[in-house]
Amino acid sequence: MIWNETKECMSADEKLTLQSARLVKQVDRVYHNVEYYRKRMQSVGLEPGDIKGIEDLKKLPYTTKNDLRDYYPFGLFAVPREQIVRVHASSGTTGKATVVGYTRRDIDIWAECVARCLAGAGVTSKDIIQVAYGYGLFTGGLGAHYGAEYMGATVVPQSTGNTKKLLTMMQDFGVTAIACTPSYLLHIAEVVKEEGILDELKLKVAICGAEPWTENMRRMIEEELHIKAFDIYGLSEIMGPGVACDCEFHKGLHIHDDHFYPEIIDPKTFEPVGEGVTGELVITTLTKEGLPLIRYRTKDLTSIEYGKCDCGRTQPRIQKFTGRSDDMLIIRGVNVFPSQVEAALLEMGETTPNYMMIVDRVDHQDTLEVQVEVDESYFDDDMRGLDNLSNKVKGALKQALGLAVKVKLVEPKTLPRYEGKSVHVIDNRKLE
Ligand code: DLL
Repeated sequence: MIWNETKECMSADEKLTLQSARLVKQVDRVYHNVEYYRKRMQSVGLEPGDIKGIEDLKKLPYTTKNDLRDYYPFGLFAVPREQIVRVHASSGTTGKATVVGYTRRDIDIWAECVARCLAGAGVTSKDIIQVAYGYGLFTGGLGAHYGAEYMGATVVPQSTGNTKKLLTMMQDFGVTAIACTPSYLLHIAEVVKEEGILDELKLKVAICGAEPWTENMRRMIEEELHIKAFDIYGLSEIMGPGVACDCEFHKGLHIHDDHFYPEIIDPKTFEPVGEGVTGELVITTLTKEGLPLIRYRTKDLTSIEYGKCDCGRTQPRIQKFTGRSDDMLIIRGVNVFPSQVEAALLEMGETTPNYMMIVDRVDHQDTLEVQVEVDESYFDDDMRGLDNLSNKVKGALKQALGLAVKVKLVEPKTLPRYEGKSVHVIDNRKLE
Protein backbone atom coordinates (compact mmCIF):
# COMPACT_ATOMS: atom_id res chain seq x y z
CA MET A 1 0.00 0.00 0.00
CA ILE A 2 1.50 3.31 -1.02
CA TRP A 3 1.06 6.44 1.06
CA ASN A 4 -2.26 7.74 -0.16
CA GLU A 5 -4.03 4.44 0.32
CA THR A 6 -3.00 4.19 3.98
CA LYS A 7 -3.73 7.78 4.79
CA GLU A 8 -7.44 7.72 5.47
CA CYS A 9 -8.31 4.07 5.52
CA MET A 10 -7.18 3.03 9.00
CA SER A 11 -9.03 4.12 12.11
CA ALA A 12 -7.19 4.21 15.46
CA ASP A 13 -8.87 0.95 16.52
CA GLU A 14 -8.03 -0.81 13.28
CA LYS A 15 -4.43 0.37 13.61
CA LEU A 16 -4.16 -0.89 17.19
CA THR A 17 -5.54 -4.30 16.20
CA LEU A 18 -3.03 -4.54 13.36
CA GLN A 19 -0.11 -3.41 15.53
CA SER A 20 -1.05 -5.82 18.32
CA ALA A 21 -1.34 -8.79 15.98
CA ARG A 22 2.01 -7.94 14.41
CA LEU A 23 3.68 -7.48 17.80
CA VAL A 24 2.45 -10.87 19.06
CA LYS A 25 3.87 -12.53 15.94
CA GLN A 26 7.13 -10.61 16.21
CA VAL A 27 7.66 -11.53 19.86
CA ASP A 28 7.01 -15.16 19.04
CA ARG A 29 9.54 -14.95 16.20
CA VAL A 30 12.34 -13.40 18.29
CA TYR A 31 11.72 -15.71 21.26
CA HIS A 32 12.05 -18.83 19.14
CA ASN A 33 14.74 -17.65 16.71
CA VAL A 34 17.06 -15.31 18.61
CA GLU A 35 18.87 -16.64 21.66
CA TYR A 36 19.50 -13.13 22.97
CA TYR A 37 15.79 -12.27 23.11
CA ARG A 38 14.84 -15.65 24.56
CA LYS A 39 17.35 -15.18 27.39
CA ARG A 40 16.32 -11.55 28.01
CA MET A 41 12.66 -12.51 28.20
CA GLN A 42 13.33 -15.51 30.39
CA SER A 43 15.43 -13.35 32.72
CA VAL A 44 12.31 -11.29 33.52
CA GLY A 45 10.02 -14.33 33.60
CA LEU A 46 8.30 -13.64 30.28
CA GLU A 47 7.04 -16.09 27.69
CA PRO A 48 5.64 -15.16 24.27
CA GLY A 49 2.09 -15.87 25.49
CA ASP A 50 2.43 -13.03 28.02
CA ILE A 51 2.48 -10.50 25.20
CA LYS A 52 -1.10 -10.23 23.95
CA GLY A 53 -0.98 -6.82 22.35
CA ILE A 54 0.61 -3.37 22.28
CA GLU A 55 -0.51 -2.78 25.88
CA ASP A 56 2.03 -5.45 26.95
CA LEU A 57 4.97 -3.92 25.06
CA LYS A 58 6.19 -2.12 28.18
CA LYS A 59 6.90 -5.48 29.85
CA LEU A 60 9.64 -6.20 27.29
CA PRO A 61 13.27 -5.16 27.84
CA TYR A 62 14.97 -2.49 25.72
CA THR A 63 17.55 -3.30 23.01
CA THR A 64 20.60 -1.07 22.43
CA LYS A 65 23.41 -0.61 19.90
CA ASN A 66 25.71 -2.38 22.38
CA ASP A 67 23.57 -5.52 22.06
CA LEU A 68 24.14 -5.43 18.31
CA ARG A 69 27.86 -5.03 18.93
CA ASP A 70 27.93 -7.92 21.42
CA TYR A 71 26.28 -10.20 18.87
CA TYR A 72 28.39 -8.93 15.93
CA PRO A 73 27.98 -9.63 13.08
CA PHE A 74 24.88 -11.83 12.61
CA GLY A 75 23.98 -12.96 16.14
CA LEU A 76 20.65 -11.09 16.34
CA PHE A 77 19.38 -12.23 12.94
CA ALA A 78 16.11 -14.12 13.26
CA VAL A 79 16.34 -16.14 10.05
CA PRO A 80 18.99 -18.53 8.71
CA ARG A 81 21.74 -16.56 6.92
CA GLU A 82 20.67 -18.00 3.55
CA GLN A 83 17.43 -16.01 3.78
CA ILE A 84 19.31 -12.73 4.22
CA VAL A 85 19.55 -11.11 0.80
CA ARG A 86 21.44 -7.97 1.83
CA VAL A 87 23.48 -6.52 4.66
CA HIS A 88 24.27 -2.91 5.46
CA ALA A 89 26.47 -1.51 8.22
CA SER A 90 26.94 1.71 10.16
CA SER A 91 29.46 2.88 12.73
CA GLY A 92 29.52 1.09 16.02
CA THR A 93 30.62 2.74 19.26
CA THR A 94 34.10 1.22 18.94
CA GLY A 95 36.03 -0.51 16.15
CA LYS A 96 33.28 -2.91 15.06
CA ALA A 97 30.49 -1.83 12.74
CA THR A 98 26.80 -2.34 13.49
CA VAL A 99 25.64 -4.89 10.93
CA VAL A 100 22.03 -5.18 9.79
CA GLY A 101 20.42 -7.81 7.55
CA TYR A 102 17.29 -7.94 5.38
CA THR A 103 15.18 -10.72 3.93
CA ARG A 104 13.63 -10.21 0.51
CA ARG A 105 10.36 -9.22 2.21
CA ASP A 106 12.21 -6.71 4.41
CA ILE A 107 13.64 -5.11 1.27
CA ASP A 108 10.15 -4.92 -0.27
CA ILE A 109 8.65 -3.30 2.83
CA TRP A 110 11.59 -0.89 3.01
CA ALA A 111 11.06 0.11 -0.62
CA GLU A 112 7.35 0.60 0.06
CA CYS A 113 8.03 2.80 3.10
CA VAL A 114 10.44 4.99 1.12
CA ALA A 115 7.90 5.15 -1.69
CA ARG A 116 5.31 6.42 0.81
CA CYS A 117 7.76 9.15 1.84
CA LEU A 118 8.42 10.14 -1.75
CA ALA A 119 4.70 10.18 -2.52
CA GLY A 120 4.15 12.37 0.56
CA ALA A 121 6.68 14.80 -0.92
CA GLY A 122 4.75 14.87 -4.19
CA VAL A 123 7.09 12.64 -6.20
CA THR A 124 5.32 10.46 -8.78
CA SER A 125 6.26 7.85 -11.36
CA LYS A 126 6.71 10.72 -13.85
CA ASP A 127 9.69 12.14 -11.93
CA ILE A 128 13.40 11.70 -12.57
CA ILE A 129 15.09 11.41 -9.21
CA GLN A 130 18.79 11.77 -8.56
CA VAL A 131 19.91 9.75 -5.55
CA ALA A 132 22.90 11.58 -4.12
CA TYR A 133 23.20 9.69 -0.84
CA GLY A 134 26.21 7.39 -0.58
CA TYR A 135 25.70 3.92 -2.08
CA GLY A 136 27.30 0.96 -0.32
CA LEU A 137 27.16 -0.12 3.29
CA PHE A 138 25.37 3.14 4.21
CA THR A 139 21.61 2.64 3.82
CA GLY A 140 20.92 6.05 2.24
CA GLY A 141 21.77 5.32 -1.41
CA LEU A 142 20.22 1.90 -1.93
CA GLY A 143 17.31 2.70 0.41
CA ALA A 144 16.23 5.76 -1.57
CA HIS A 145 17.00 3.96 -4.84
CA TYR A 146 14.70 0.99 -4.20
CA GLY A 147 11.92 3.25 -2.92
CA ALA A 148 12.06 5.44 -6.02
CA GLU A 149 12.09 2.41 -8.33
CA TYR A 150 9.21 0.88 -6.36
CA MET A 151 7.03 3.87 -7.19
CA GLY A 152 8.12 3.79 -10.82
CA ALA A 153 10.18 6.98 -10.92
CA THR A 154 13.30 7.09 -13.10
CA VAL A 155 16.34 6.80 -10.84
CA VAL A 156 19.74 8.38 -11.50
CA PRO A 157 22.05 6.56 -9.03
CA GLN A 158 24.58 9.35 -8.73
CA SER A 159 25.82 8.68 -5.17
CA THR A 160 27.93 11.35 -3.48
CA GLY A 161 30.81 13.51 -4.73
CA ASN A 162 31.55 15.39 -7.94
CA THR A 163 28.99 18.14 -7.70
CA LYS A 164 29.71 19.57 -11.15
CA LYS A 165 29.04 16.21 -12.81
CA LEU A 166 25.86 15.89 -10.77
CA LEU A 167 24.70 19.30 -11.99
CA THR A 168 25.52 18.47 -15.60
CA MET A 169 23.37 15.35 -15.37
CA MET A 170 20.62 17.29 -13.65
CA GLN A 171 20.50 19.70 -16.57
CA ASP A 172 20.93 17.11 -19.35
CA PHE A 173 18.42 14.59 -17.93
CA GLY A 174 15.90 17.15 -16.67
CA VAL A 175 16.09 15.83 -13.09
CA THR A 176 12.99 16.85 -11.11
CA ALA A 177 13.74 15.40 -7.65
CA ILE A 178 16.83 14.83 -5.53
CA ALA A 179 17.52 12.73 -2.44
CA CYS A 180 20.62 13.74 -0.42
CA THR A 181 21.71 15.15 2.92
CA PRO A 182 20.48 18.70 3.61
CA SER A 183 24.04 20.03 4.02
CA TYR A 184 25.03 18.59 0.64
CA LEU A 185 21.98 20.19 -0.94
CA LEU A 186 23.00 23.56 0.47
CA HIS A 187 26.41 23.05 -1.09
CA ILE A 188 24.74 22.17 -4.40
CA ALA A 189 22.67 25.37 -4.09
CA GLU A 190 25.83 27.36 -3.67
CA VAL A 191 27.43 25.90 -6.81
CA VAL A 192 24.19 26.49 -8.74
CA LYS A 193 24.37 30.14 -7.72
CA GLU A 194 28.06 30.47 -8.62
CA GLU A 195 27.47 28.94 -12.03
CA GLY A 196 24.23 30.90 -12.57
CA ILE A 197 22.37 27.81 -13.79
CA LEU A 198 19.21 27.90 -11.68
CA ASP A 199 17.02 28.58 -14.72
CA GLU A 200 18.43 25.54 -16.49
CA LEU A 201 17.29 23.14 -13.76
CA LYS A 202 13.89 21.42 -13.65
CA LEU A 203 14.32 20.45 -9.99
CA LYS A 204 11.11 20.83 -7.97
CA VAL A 205 11.53 18.70 -4.86
CA ALA A 206 14.22 17.42 -2.45
CA ILE A 207 13.97 14.64 0.13
CA CYS A 208 16.68 15.23 2.69
CA GLY A 209 17.75 13.44 5.84
CA ALA A 210 20.45 11.37 7.55
CA GLU A 211 21.44 14.34 9.74
CA PRO A 212 19.67 16.98 11.85
CA TRP A 213 18.53 20.19 10.14
CA THR A 214 16.20 22.98 11.07
CA GLU A 215 13.08 24.55 9.61
CA ASN A 216 15.17 27.63 8.76
CA MET A 217 17.60 25.53 6.78
CA ARG A 218 14.70 23.90 4.96
CA ARG A 219 13.30 27.30 4.01
CA MET A 220 16.72 28.52 2.92
CA ILE A 221 17.08 25.52 0.59
CA GLU A 222 13.59 26.12 -0.79
CA GLU A 223 14.33 29.77 -1.49
CA GLU A 224 17.77 29.22 -3.00
CA LEU A 225 16.69 26.44 -5.35
CA HIS A 226 13.00 27.37 -5.87
CA ILE A 227 11.91 23.89 -4.78
CA LYS A 228 9.97 22.15 -1.99
CA ALA A 229 12.16 20.33 0.55
CA PHE A 230 11.07 17.46 2.81
CA ASP A 231 12.60 15.75 5.82
CA ILE A 232 13.11 11.97 5.87
CA TYR A 233 14.27 10.04 8.94
CA GLY A 234 15.58 6.58 9.51
CA LEU A 235 18.38 4.53 10.99
CA SER A 236 20.05 1.43 9.72
CA GLU A 237 19.28 -0.66 12.79
CA ILE A 238 15.56 -0.21 12.18
CA MET A 239 15.69 -0.23 8.36
CA GLY A 240 17.39 2.83 6.84
CA PRO A 241 15.73 5.94 5.36
CA GLY A 242 11.95 5.92 5.30
CA VAL A 243 11.02 5.18 8.92
CA ALA A 244 9.31 8.60 9.00
CA CYS A 245 8.96 11.67 6.80
CA ASP A 246 7.16 14.99 6.78
CA CYS A 247 4.26 16.07 4.61
CA GLU A 248 3.42 19.37 2.93
CA PHE A 249 2.33 20.86 6.29
CA HIS A 250 5.75 20.27 7.90
CA LYS A 251 4.28 19.67 11.33
CA GLY A 252 6.50 16.74 12.21
CA LEU A 253 7.54 13.51 10.54
CA HIS A 254 4.82 10.89 10.10
CA ILE A 255 6.15 7.58 11.34
CA HIS A 256 4.99 4.45 9.51
CA ASP A 257 3.60 2.94 12.68
CA ASP A 258 2.10 -0.08 10.95
CA HIS A 259 5.75 -1.26 10.68
CA PHE A 260 7.57 0.74 13.37
CA TYR A 261 5.90 1.20 16.74
CA PRO A 262 7.21 4.37 18.44
CA GLU A 263 7.55 5.16 22.14
CA ILE A 264 9.23 8.11 23.84
CA ILE A 265 11.05 7.47 27.11
CA ASP A 266 12.98 9.50 29.63
CA PRO A 267 16.59 8.51 28.81
CA LYS A 268 17.56 8.64 32.49
CA THR A 269 14.66 6.83 34.17
CA PHE A 270 13.63 4.79 31.08
CA GLU A 271 10.00 5.57 31.92
CA PRO A 272 7.66 6.42 29.02
CA VAL A 273 6.80 10.14 28.83
CA GLY A 274 3.54 11.73 27.68
CA GLU A 275 2.52 13.16 24.32
CA GLY A 276 4.49 16.29 23.43
CA VAL A 277 7.22 15.66 26.04
CA THR A 278 10.78 15.39 24.71
CA GLY A 279 12.64 12.17 25.37
CA GLU A 280 14.40 9.34 23.56
CA LEU A 281 12.68 7.68 20.64
CA VAL A 282 12.32 3.91 21.07
CA ILE A 283 11.15 1.83 18.12
CA THR A 284 9.84 -1.74 17.87
CA THR A 285 9.92 -3.24 14.38
CA LEU A 286 6.57 -4.95 13.86
CA THR A 287 7.24 -6.70 10.55
CA LYS A 288 11.02 -7.01 10.18
CA GLU A 289 12.13 -10.61 9.55
CA GLY A 290 15.93 -10.46 9.18
CA LEU A 291 16.80 -8.28 12.16
CA PRO A 292 13.67 -7.67 14.24
CA LEU A 293 14.34 -5.28 17.12
CA ILE A 294 12.18 -4.96 20.20
CA ARG A 295 12.09 -1.57 21.95
CA TYR A 296 15.28 -0.37 20.26
CA ARG A 297 16.71 2.75 21.91
CA THR A 298 17.55 5.05 18.99
CA LYS A 299 19.21 7.68 21.26
CA ASP A 300 17.48 10.33 19.13
CA LEU A 301 15.73 12.97 21.21
CA THR A 302 12.31 14.15 20.09
CA SER A 303 8.64 14.27 21.10
CA ILE A 304 5.60 12.79 19.45
CA GLU A 305 2.12 14.10 18.54
CA TYR A 306 -0.80 11.76 17.97
CA GLY A 307 -3.47 14.16 16.68
CA LYS A 308 -4.60 13.95 13.06
CA CYS A 309 -2.46 16.10 10.78
CA ASP A 310 -3.92 18.78 8.50
CA CYS A 311 -2.94 16.53 5.59
CA GLY A 312 -5.42 13.90 6.84
CA ARG A 313 -2.85 11.26 7.71
CA THR A 314 -3.29 9.47 11.01
CA GLN A 315 0.32 8.36 11.56
CA PRO A 316 1.79 9.99 14.69
CA ARG A 317 4.24 12.82 14.06
CA ILE A 318 7.79 12.87 15.44
CA GLN A 319 9.01 16.41 15.94
CA LYS A 320 12.36 17.64 14.59
CA PHE A 321 15.15 16.01 16.56
CA THR A 322 16.72 18.14 19.27
CA GLY A 323 19.88 16.02 19.59
CA ARG A 324 21.01 12.63 20.83
CA SER A 325 21.35 11.14 24.28
CA ASP A 326 24.75 9.66 23.40
CA ASP A 327 27.91 11.22 21.97
CA MET A 328 27.43 10.18 18.34
CA LEU A 329 28.27 12.92 15.84
CA ILE A 330 26.99 13.02 12.28
CA ILE A 331 29.65 14.49 9.99
CA ARG A 332 28.81 14.76 6.28
CA GLY A 333 26.17 12.11 6.90
CA VAL A 334 28.67 9.70 8.47
CA ASN A 335 28.08 8.57 12.06
CA VAL A 336 31.16 9.10 14.20
CA PHE A 337 31.76 8.17 17.83
CA PRO A 338 34.70 9.73 19.74
CA SER A 339 35.46 6.22 21.03
CA GLN A 340 36.32 5.18 17.44
CA VAL A 341 39.05 7.85 17.31
CA GLU A 342 40.41 6.72 20.64
CA ALA A 343 40.40 3.06 19.58
CA ALA A 344 42.22 3.89 16.30
CA LEU A 345 44.89 5.94 18.10
CA LEU A 346 45.45 3.26 20.70
CA GLU A 347 45.71 0.61 18.03
CA MET A 348 48.37 2.63 16.18
CA GLY A 349 50.30 3.09 19.39
CA GLU A 350 52.48 5.91 18.05
CA THR A 351 50.68 8.84 19.64
CA THR A 352 49.33 9.51 23.10
CA PRO A 353 45.60 8.80 23.55
CA ASN A 354 44.99 12.51 24.29
CA TYR A 355 42.92 13.92 21.47
CA MET A 356 40.32 16.56 20.67
CA MET A 357 37.86 16.54 17.77
CA ILE A 358 36.95 19.93 16.33
CA VAL A 359 33.91 19.96 14.11
CA ASP A 360 33.12 22.97 11.93
CA ARG A 361 30.85 23.86 9.05
CA VAL A 362 32.57 25.62 6.15
CA ASP A 363 30.50 26.52 3.07
CA HIS A 364 27.70 24.30 4.45
CA GLN A 365 30.05 21.29 4.50
CA ASP A 366 31.10 19.67 7.78
CA THR A 367 34.80 19.43 8.56
CA LEU A 368 36.56 17.42 11.24
CA GLU A 369 39.99 18.20 12.62
CA VAL A 370 41.52 15.77 15.09
CA GLN A 371 44.23 17.20 17.32
CA VAL A 372 46.47 14.62 18.95
CA GLU A 373 49.28 14.99 21.45
CA VAL A 374 52.52 13.27 20.43
CA ASP A 375 55.90 12.82 22.05
CA GLU A 376 58.09 15.93 22.34
CA SER A 377 60.85 14.28 20.30
CA TYR A 378 58.77 14.76 17.13
CA PHE A 379 59.15 18.52 17.42
CA ASP A 380 62.88 18.68 16.71
CA ASP A 381 64.40 20.73 13.88
CA ASP A 382 63.69 18.09 11.26
CA MET A 383 59.92 18.02 10.97
CA ARG A 384 59.83 15.06 8.59
CA GLY A 385 59.05 12.63 11.41
CA LEU A 386 56.06 14.77 12.34
CA ASP A 387 54.78 14.90 8.76
CA ASN A 388 55.10 11.15 8.39
CA LEU A 389 53.26 10.51 11.62
CA SER A 390 50.56 12.99 10.67
CA ASN A 391 49.94 11.13 7.40
CA LYS A 392 49.83 7.82 9.24
CA VAL A 393 47.27 9.14 11.74
CA LYS A 394 45.22 10.55 8.87
CA GLY A 395 45.22 7.15 7.15
CA ALA A 396 44.31 5.29 10.34
CA LEU A 397 41.43 7.68 11.10
CA LYS A 398 40.15 7.56 7.52
CA GLN A 399 40.07 3.79 7.77
CA ALA A 400 38.42 3.77 11.20
CA LEU A 401 35.80 6.46 10.52
CA GLY A 402 35.26 6.16 6.78
CA LEU A 403 35.80 9.91 6.58
CA ALA A 404 38.68 12.15 5.50
CA VAL A 405 39.85 14.22 8.48
CA LYS A 406 42.39 16.96 9.08
CA VAL A 407 45.04 16.00 11.60
CA LYS A 408 47.05 18.37 13.77
CA LEU A 409 49.75 16.86 15.97
CA VAL A 410 50.44 18.93 19.05
CA GLU A 411 53.01 18.92 21.85
CA PRO A 412 52.38 17.05 25.10
CA LYS A 413 50.04 18.75 27.61
CA THR A 414 48.63 21.15 24.98
CA LEU A 415 45.07 19.81 25.12
CA PRO A 416 42.85 20.53 28.12
CA ARG A 417 42.63 17.98 30.95
CA TYR A 418 39.38 17.33 32.75
CA GLU A 419 38.86 16.17 36.28
CA GLY A 420 35.34 14.98 35.68
CA LYS A 421 33.93 13.54 32.47
CA SER A 422 36.42 14.40 29.76
CA VAL A 423 35.40 16.40 26.72
CA HIS A 424 36.71 15.16 23.38
CA VAL A 425 34.53 17.16 21.02
CA ILE A 426 34.21 20.85 20.23
CA ASP A 427 31.31 21.19 17.82
CA ASN A 428 31.33 24.69 16.30
CA ARG A 429 28.52 23.94 13.86
CA LYS A 430 25.42 25.98 14.29
CA LEU A 431 22.24 24.60 12.87
CA GLU A 432 20.95 27.58 10.90
O1 DLL B 1 21.21 7.99 8.29
C1 DLL B 1 19.54 6.54 7.33
C2 DLL B 1 19.09 7.64 6.46
C3 DLL B 1 19.63 7.78 5.20
C4 DLL B 1 18.07 8.48 6.88
C5 DLL B 1 19.16 8.77 4.37
C6 DLL B 1 17.59 9.48 6.04
C7 DLL B 1 18.14 9.64 4.78
P1 DLL B 1 22.31 5.78 10.00
O2 DLL B 1 23.56 6.03 9.25
O3 DLL B 1 22.17 4.53 10.75
O4 DLL B 1 21.08 5.83 9.04
O5 DLL B 1 22.13 7.02 10.98
C8 DLL B 1 20.98 7.12 11.76
O6 DLL B 1 21.08 9.53 11.72
O7 DLL B 1 19.74 7.80 14.53
C9 DLL B 1 19.73 10.07 13.57
O8 DLL B 1 20.58 10.42 14.65
C10 DLL B 1 20.30 10.61 12.28
N1 DLL B 1 19.24 10.98 11.32
C11 DLL B 1 18.78 10.28 10.27
N2 DLL B 1 17.81 10.98 9.62
C12 DLL B 1 17.66 12.15 10.30
C13 DLL B 1 16.81 13.28 10.16
C14 DLL B 1 20.70 6.89 8.26
N3 DLL B 1 15.94 13.41 9.16
C15 DLL B 1 21.00 8.39 12.58
N4 DLL B 1 16.92 14.27 11.07
C16 DLL B 1 19.73 8.57 13.36
C17 DLL B 1 17.80 14.19 12.10
C18 DLL B 1 18.57 12.14 11.40
N5 DLL B 1 18.63 13.15 12.29
